Amino acid sequence: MARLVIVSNRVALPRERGARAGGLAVALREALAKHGGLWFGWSGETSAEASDTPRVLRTPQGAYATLDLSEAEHAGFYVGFANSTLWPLFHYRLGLIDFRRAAFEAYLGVNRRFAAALAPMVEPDDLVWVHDYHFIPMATKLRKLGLRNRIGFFLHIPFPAKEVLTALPGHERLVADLCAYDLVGFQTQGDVEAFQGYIASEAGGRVGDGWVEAFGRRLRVGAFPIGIDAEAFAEAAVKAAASEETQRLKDSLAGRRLMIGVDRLDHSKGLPKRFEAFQELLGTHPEHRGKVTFMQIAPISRGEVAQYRTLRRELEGLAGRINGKYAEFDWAPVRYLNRAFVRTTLAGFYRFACVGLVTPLRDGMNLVAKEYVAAQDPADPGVLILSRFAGAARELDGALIVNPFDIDQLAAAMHRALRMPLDERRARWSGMMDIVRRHDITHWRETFMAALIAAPPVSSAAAA
Ligand code: ADQ
Repeated sequence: MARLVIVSNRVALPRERGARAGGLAVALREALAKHGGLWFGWSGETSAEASDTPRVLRTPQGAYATLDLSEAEHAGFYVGFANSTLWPLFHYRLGLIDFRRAAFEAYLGVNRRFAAALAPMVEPDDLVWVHDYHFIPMATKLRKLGLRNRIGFFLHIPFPAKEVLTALPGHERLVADLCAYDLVGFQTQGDVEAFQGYIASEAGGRVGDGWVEAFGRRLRVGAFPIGIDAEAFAEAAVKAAASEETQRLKDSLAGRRLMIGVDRLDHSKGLPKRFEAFQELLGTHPEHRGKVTFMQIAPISRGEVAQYRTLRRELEGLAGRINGKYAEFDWAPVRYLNRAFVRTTLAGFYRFACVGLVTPLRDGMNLVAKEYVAAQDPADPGVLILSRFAGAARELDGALIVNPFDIDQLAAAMHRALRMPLDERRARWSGMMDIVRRHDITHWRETFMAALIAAPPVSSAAAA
């Protein structure tokens, strides 16, 4: 069996065990253990003069190789191009883009430098699986170094419509880089169609069912909706329901009901609109005052990017205003926490919450939606309110699907969720749980790997 080489911005080293490691990390580690091979990426560290020789940690389940970024690379590649240009662009937030040519150059430079460090570690039959927007040019750079391996790419975030993508100077180059892979996987069929739309109308290429031809290459494309380890998460939720933290949360609410949101503090997640909708609910439906608490858990993320600091101030203002307006001496409507929790603790909180709020303005998939579903008590499940702009909405049609830009509709959905009868909650939940179980993280990994193995080898790639 071919070895697997995983490339991603952050590498989940084996010391990040159990509850701390996310489902994705666990799934990819399992793939490494099964196939043997290597996980390669950024160490998460910056140093003044970053070395070109990776630090390698060998374990019986595979090796982990990481490089530091120099401070200039961190500013240009990571903060600049990846997170201030590609991230807002791919999430349809043109107004938040901060494009600078120097940052684009740094992005290409890091891809070149990382490819050069990786290439000598790759064996001829290895399958290479590159993850996400940080490393779109990786296949081009590896091929320039002579690699003829099968190389696949999975985009965790949405692929934007061509009208949005073409706002990026150098968009052709990025799409040509995607075409250097043998398989490009997206979260949803909508993303596949957006990519094919660009290929057909901007790149002069050809598209068909599951393939595109452009820039002199033919490659496979497909939707591989990512999932969670549903069984393990459901079990963790049962256990956590009896944990000390969940008990303390329950006690602190003194019989009140809980609506929960759990997101990285990111402008794609629709947090200000969610806060405003909760304010609207309390204004238009006074019967919920004093009866329901909204808890938003939002650990700070990418604090070095200016737009994230602005968002943080906005949310602090909103939480303060709502509490100032509606709080009673024994009830605060909003609990706003800028911290992370271990996943098992979150599982208990999700199970206890009667409404899960997942209302991003745009999201590749959104795993919190799937975690909330998996954590529910089948006898008395909560209600998921889900944005139509999350990839998860394509699968979880038992949720109350909302347009997160419509604050009145969002408030109305909260009201409906809080009053939904048990029969309807059960019917909606069981359909969603079936899908979360069937399309779990193992299914995602195995379907992608199978498609990559089945992709025609480089030597037979037809020219367009
Ligand atoms: P993210 O934008 O990070 O991921 P998401 O899919 O929701 O979004 O995953 C977040 C993960 O972090 C979840 O597993 C969640 O439990 C965890 N998490 C969030 N807040 C936390 C907290 N306070 N404490 C502990 N854990 C927390 C990107 C894309 C998504 C896509 C994923 C996977 O933006 O659209 O679903 O990758 O492909």
